[in-house]
Amino acid sequence: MSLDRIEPLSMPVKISWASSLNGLSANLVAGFSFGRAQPSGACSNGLMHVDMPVLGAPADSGYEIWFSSCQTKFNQKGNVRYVEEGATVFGYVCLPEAPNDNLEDLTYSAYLEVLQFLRSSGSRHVWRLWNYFSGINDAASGLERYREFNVGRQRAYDTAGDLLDAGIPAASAVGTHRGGLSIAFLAGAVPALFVENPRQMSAYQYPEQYGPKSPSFSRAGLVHVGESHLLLVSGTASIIGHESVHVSDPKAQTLTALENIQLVIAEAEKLAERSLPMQAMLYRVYVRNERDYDRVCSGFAEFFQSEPMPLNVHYVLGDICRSNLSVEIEASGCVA
Ligand code: 3EB
Repeated sequence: MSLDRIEPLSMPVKISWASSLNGLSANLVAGFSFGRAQPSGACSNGLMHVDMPVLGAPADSGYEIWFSSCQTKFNQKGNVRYVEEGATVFGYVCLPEAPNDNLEDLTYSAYLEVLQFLRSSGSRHVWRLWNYFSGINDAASGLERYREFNVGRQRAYDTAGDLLDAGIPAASAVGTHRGGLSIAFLAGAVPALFVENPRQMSAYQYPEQYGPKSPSFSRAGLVHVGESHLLLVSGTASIIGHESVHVSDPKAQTLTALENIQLVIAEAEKLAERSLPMQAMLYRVYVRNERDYDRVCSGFAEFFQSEPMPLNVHYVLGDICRSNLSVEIEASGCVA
């Protein structure tokens, strides 16, 4: 292929789950490794490690791998490790948190570094972010740590109007049991279209009972390149309006979260003017308590009415950012 034939992004991107890293190719667009132990070399090959055990798997580890048909390059600038491919960039920042650190300030500086990195790259439009830190529901300093995080993220976004003029990126924010602050991002030269859920209040409009600054994220981002659509559905929970529902029923929470994803996808389909089948997505499910794993799985089986599941689903142990919720689901897929 000659250089002038290279598309701004090489879509479609294939998103899949793997239990081992054998045969990892040079075409990695984005990647996450999950498990208690960080695999050797993971940080230097474009995979962000997330300190969350995998549930329902023989080993407690696993990999979410995003591939394209083009070669990619891994690089590092300051604290940002990144993989570039055409005009797409996936990157991550993993910062240790010392006992005297303040999570709001740590979040603010991590976001500033990411935004500054994007400003100087050709891929300045942020599509989606993933946020992980420990003790997400702890409130030792008075304010719950998730709420501190929201204040820091909002302070950084207030400085970055030029990068967010297409809208607020899609996101997930989930708690680990240990480790520092890890933030991954996916950005590109073209802006995403952002989608809300008609049954949920936009998170950036949540009332003050959820913290001094609202969570800044859109329900989904939709990227259109050539014939392909990349859909990036944010972490989605059992929330209707702005209220948590089915708080003590993990199976019902799973069903409500999947209905929410279905509604967000229906909005994205209107924008894309095509079908974006739920079956074409990969689902990453965060489960707060290991004992709820079976009930969450049965929520999936009931929603998709099938056995065995025709779906790409994986489950990890993570704390949901509202203490009354037990499950959060994100979905990603590229439809050619
Ligand atoms: C919610 O709908 C559930 O703060 O970035 C989901 C996805 C949630 C992203 C974030 C929070 C975030 O409010 C929690």
